[in-house]
Amino acid sequence: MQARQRLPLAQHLYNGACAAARSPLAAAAAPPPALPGGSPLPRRLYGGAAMLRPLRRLSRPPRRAAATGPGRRLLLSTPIFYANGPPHIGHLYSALLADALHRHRRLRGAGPGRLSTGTDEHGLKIQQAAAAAGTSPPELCERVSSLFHQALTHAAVSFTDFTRTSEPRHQRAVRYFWGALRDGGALYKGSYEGWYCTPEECFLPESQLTEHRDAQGRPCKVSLETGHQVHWTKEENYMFRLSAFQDPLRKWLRDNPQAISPHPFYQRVLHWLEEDLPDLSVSRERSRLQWGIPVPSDSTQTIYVWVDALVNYLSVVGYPETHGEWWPAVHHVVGKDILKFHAVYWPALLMAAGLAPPERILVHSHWTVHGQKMSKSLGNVIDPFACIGQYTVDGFRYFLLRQGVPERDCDYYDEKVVKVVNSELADALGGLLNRSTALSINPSNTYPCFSESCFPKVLDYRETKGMGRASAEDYEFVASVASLPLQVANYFEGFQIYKALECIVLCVRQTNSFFQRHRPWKLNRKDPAEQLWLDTIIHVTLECLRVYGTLLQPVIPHTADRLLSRLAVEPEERGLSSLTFLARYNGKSCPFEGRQLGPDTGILFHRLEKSRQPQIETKKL
Ligand code: ME8
Repeated sequence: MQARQRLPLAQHLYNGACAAARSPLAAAAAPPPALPGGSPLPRRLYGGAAMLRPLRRLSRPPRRAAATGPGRRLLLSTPIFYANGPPHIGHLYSALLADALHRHRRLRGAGPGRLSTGTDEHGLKIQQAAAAAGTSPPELCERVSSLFHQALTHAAVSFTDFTRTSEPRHQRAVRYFWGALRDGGALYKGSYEGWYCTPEECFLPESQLTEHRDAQGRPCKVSLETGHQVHWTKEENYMFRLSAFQDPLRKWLRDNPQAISPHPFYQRVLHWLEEDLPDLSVSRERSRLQWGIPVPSDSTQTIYVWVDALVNYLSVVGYPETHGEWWPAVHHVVGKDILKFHAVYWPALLMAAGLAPPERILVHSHWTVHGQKMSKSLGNVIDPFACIGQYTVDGFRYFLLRQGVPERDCDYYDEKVVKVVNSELADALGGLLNRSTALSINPSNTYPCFSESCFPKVLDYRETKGMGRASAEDYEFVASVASLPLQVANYFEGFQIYKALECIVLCVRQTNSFFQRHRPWKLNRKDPAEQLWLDTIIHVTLECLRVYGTLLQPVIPHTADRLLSRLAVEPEERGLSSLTFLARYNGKSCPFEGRQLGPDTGILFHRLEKSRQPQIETKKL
């Protein structure tokens, strides 16, 4: 009865896509139907609306809608990483994508933002890893969590929050969330059996398994996707009525085509939602899993590690008290391996707890090594500390963000890092700064003046003959730089940071061609006409460099800072909303004209050398 009385509240609180849909839990409140016997899917053998006594509620403040408009808040998140082994470059890639988006947003002067990350510390996987390492779970988590903290800090990931699921504030939020699920009628107790995959911390249906042999040559079953062994598990669990959310989830996605990007992943989720969506086991027997949060009012059960972990996105914004200031203005950056947890289970859990699904889920593919996904068991894990040591923070950040394509897997090898970074950062960008600021060419070390007579404003750049000294090609090139900031902003918005970088590099190369084409070193300073043209060439080049430096800040913050400092661009002049380009060409004044350049601090980016050692993981736990 209690569940039914609370249904309207649960539905009312979910203020989004499913508001008009039939109440998912009303339909589900009856005992769930048994699946056909012999079904290869994990089965519920019996079930019932065995609701528990309600938790004593913490006082719930009125929900506040997240702000909208230009000053709106946004929480960006990375997954919280398992504390069973040291970080690798796949983890770093997720964090860098989120960091670049966070930094880009800050530079745009968007409203308050947070970037959350952290470590996922409970579950069988951690319990077993600690036993294997001859230590206790808390000790292992302490060590591994601090490695993740260090790696992200070292890579200049500007996170504002680092959540550890072992923290009391998080555990309290999880208990409260559990209470909301239970009170909303979303849980029942049932006997459950199926193939459990500990490394993935989930049950897998028969269709996702294949036959294999274990280390002793005995036949066993493994996950088709990851190759990890699964074990038959049968126990009494709490079940979440996921099946009741199939229609609300479909509606949410149909109404929000931007909710999951890139689009192929959106389609993948829609496809999953066409298939059977069985209820989800959301607890484990405590006798098997001690390392986790006990189910409130039932100390024989431990809350499923994925429910525990997903709630980190709420606990970080102060659930259950202050989350309304942020929720649901949340963008989750996740790898494709955990898409189902974020795009199916999480929104359904949120709806069941009376909350809206996250605004966006930004999904990326995997880094592979020789075509195989990095994994500790394969011993092909690439160490971020070693990579940063070898290629520098900015060099490695640039490489991962430039070469990583969210839509498809990308193979890592050291030669590629050296090639990309040397050609694009050291040679193209660094070379351009070096050439255009060399004392031989710019002896006054100033941001020189632009001459309208040399580069007059034209309506059609194909008709420039006899007008000034700039060619049609020059007009075309400055037009592409002028459109770059908007292009870059659109690519960031579309979660295609690699494309933003591709466009920037293209413009850098065009600028080098512009410089080369006009051979400024051949111009005679003593001739006033030549001097005007020389200054204009340098002015245009420095304007381009200023735009590139500004746009590159979210990706290579240290190098961009050096570049902008060399061009004497003040900190308050580095924002994206006020970014101008070639104001003088448009008849406006340019605040940089005539300004003394900043000190020359040497080569902008030193060429990298190929490492003698591959950057395979060396950190020992
Ligand atoms: O799944 N390439 O943690 P996890 C790119 N604790 N990214 C990769 C990658 C690769 N080869 N390998 C891992 C968990 N990642 C859960 C998450 S969130 C509530 C709980 C990145 O340590 C990618 O983001 O296995 C992937 O989704 C995540 O690390 C998995 O990290």
